[in-house]
Amino acid sequence: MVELYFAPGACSFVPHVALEIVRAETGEAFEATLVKIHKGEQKTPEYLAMNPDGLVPVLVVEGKPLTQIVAICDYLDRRHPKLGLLPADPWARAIAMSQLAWMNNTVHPTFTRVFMTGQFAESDDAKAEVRKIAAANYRKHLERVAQWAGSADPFWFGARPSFHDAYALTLLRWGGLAGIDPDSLPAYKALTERVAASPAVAAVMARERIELNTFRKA
Ligand SMILES: N[C@@H](CCC(=O)N[C@@H](CS)C(=O)NCC(=O)O)C(=O)O
Repeated sequence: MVELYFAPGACSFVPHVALEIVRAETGEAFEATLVKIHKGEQKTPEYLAMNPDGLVPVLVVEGKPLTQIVAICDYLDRRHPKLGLLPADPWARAIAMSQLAWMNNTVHPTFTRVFMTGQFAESDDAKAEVRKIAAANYRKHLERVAQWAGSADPFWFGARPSFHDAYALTLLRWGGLAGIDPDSLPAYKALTERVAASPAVAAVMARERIELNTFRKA
C-alpha cells in the first residue's frame, strides 16, 4: 500500500486528493500519515532520511520515498493511466505539466515569502517589505489561476477534479490567509466551491479538518 505524509491545508493536499480519487475509482487503498509541521515532525532524523528538505509531501511506494508534488502527480498519473488524471494528448499534457510546475515553483514559493517571512529577512522592516512585495505578486499569480479557472467546465480537465483543481483550491485558501478576499476572484472561487463539494475532495477536507474559506474581513 502506498503511504502519503501530509500536513493539514499544506500543498500535500494535492496528492492527498489524487490518492482519494484513485481509491474511489480503482479501490486501491492508501495510508495517510499526519505530519505535525508546527511541532517540527518534518525535521526529525527519520523524516529527513525520506526527504532531506524536511517538507511534506512524501509518497512512499514499496518502501521507497518520492518527493516533489510535480513528480508525485506524474507518477500517480502514469501508475493509473486509465483514470486520465492528466490529459493523454502530448501537447495538452505538456501544458498541464507547465501549469502544475508553475503553481509549484512560482506561486507556492511566493506564498512562502508571505507566510514564513522569517526565512527571507531578519529585521521587522525587511520582513514587512518582503511580505508586502510577495503579497502583491501572489495576488497577480492568483489572477492568472483565475483566468484558467474561468475555463474549467466543470473542472480543470472536465468531469471530475484532478491535481490542478486541488492545487488551485489550496492556493486560494492560502490567499485568504494573505488577505485576499476570494469574492474578488468570483470564477476562481466558484471553481473551488465545486471542487470542495466533490466527494473525494470533501473526504480529504474532512480528514485534514480544513475549511474552504480562510479569509476573515478586517
Ligand atoms: N516543491 C515542494 C514544496 C514542498 C513544501 O514547500 N512543503 C511545505 C508545506 S506546503 C512544508 O512542508 N513546509 C514545512 C517547513 O517549511 O518546515 C514539493 O512540491 O513538494
